Amino acid sequence: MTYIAKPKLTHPGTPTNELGYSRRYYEGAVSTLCAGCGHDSISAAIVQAFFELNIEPHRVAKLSGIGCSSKTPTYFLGSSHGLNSVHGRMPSVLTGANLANRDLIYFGVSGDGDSASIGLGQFAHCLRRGVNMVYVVENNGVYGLTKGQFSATADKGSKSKRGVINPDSNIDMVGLALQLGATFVARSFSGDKGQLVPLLRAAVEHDGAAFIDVISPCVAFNNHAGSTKSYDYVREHNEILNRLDFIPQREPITADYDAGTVEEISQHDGSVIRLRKISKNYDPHDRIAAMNILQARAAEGEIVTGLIYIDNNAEDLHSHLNTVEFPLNTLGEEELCPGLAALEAFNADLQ
Ligand SMILES: Cc1ncc(C[n+]2csc(CCOP(=O)(O)OP(=O)(O)O)c2C)c(N)n1
Ligand code: SF4
Ligand SMILES: [Mg+2]
Repeated sequence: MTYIAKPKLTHPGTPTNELGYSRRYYEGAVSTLCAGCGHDSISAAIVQAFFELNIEPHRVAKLSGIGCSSKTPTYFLGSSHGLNSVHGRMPSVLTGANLANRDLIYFGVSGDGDSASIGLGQFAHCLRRGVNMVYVVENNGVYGLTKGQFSATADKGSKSKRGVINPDSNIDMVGLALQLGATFVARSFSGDKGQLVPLLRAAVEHDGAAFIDVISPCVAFNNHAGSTKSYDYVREHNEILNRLDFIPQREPITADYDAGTVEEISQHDGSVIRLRKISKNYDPHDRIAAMNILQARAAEGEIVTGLIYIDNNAEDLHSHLNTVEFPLNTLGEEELCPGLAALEAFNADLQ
């Protein structure tokens, strides 16, 4: 058996969302990951985000690569479309699916090995093309599934469980996403659901490439002294740029925070992200400032979390390619076959 189904029974008093679904409806199978794995907390945050967004699970396509992280789509949104693809190849599978059917919400889940090592090229190209998706990297700094080798996000000088020091420079996926042109870039921590759930909600509603790097300690291979991805290390070095509330367009906007400490960001679809600023003067619309703060804080040994960058006027791959508005499988002969005259005119153009 590759997964264990959860019992379907729910208590009649369980809270439901606007669609009448309980949180359980957004869950998946019972997790087979190690107890305490950060990835399970991320799955719980994803369940909560989709429950709160009142999204029908069948409107979501969840795609992943290979790794403990890439196994997690089995543990959330059990009624969604899903494909566990090939190591490092989630982005191209997601891009193809998105081009074929733009009506679904694309949710990609990957690991730091999956995206920063074997899949680095794929990661780069789907972000720079602006594929409309949420791309979550569950970042533990190791290849958890294959027993804890350093991944490319492991910090230089950090120590493995066996005492080996990592001699290589690390890849900061947030820095890379900013450089590549992602229009929504955030980082969070699996142990901070209060920050992660609103970030996920905002990323789902963002029209373009939304990337979230979630530091997610591997309790089996990377949670010891000397690791920079352990629970203790992240809690001690987390520099929170902002906390945010996400308000879907369907809900009325109310102002219940002190002026001067809140900034509202309106997205294309009318939804609003409300930033409760903690760091003074941080502007999430400035890509260069975002790159600077990452580097400056990293030099101090700090990990920046929160909404790091957002472009309110993001465009996606479909607008770059000027594709048809409808899923390809809904097109009939009339749309697909323009007729002999159009073909002859086209050929004449090429002569
Ligand atoms: C083409 C290919 N190469 C190597 C592997 C072996 N492999 C499986 S998972 C994995 C690394 C997973 O690391 P990560 O993406 O960080 O996920 P984690 O398990 O840490 O969540 C590797 C190297 C594979 N499955 N396929
Ligand atoms: S090996 Fe690490 S990443 Fe994999 S399930 Fe266990 S704790 Fe999680
Ligand atoms: Mg990993």
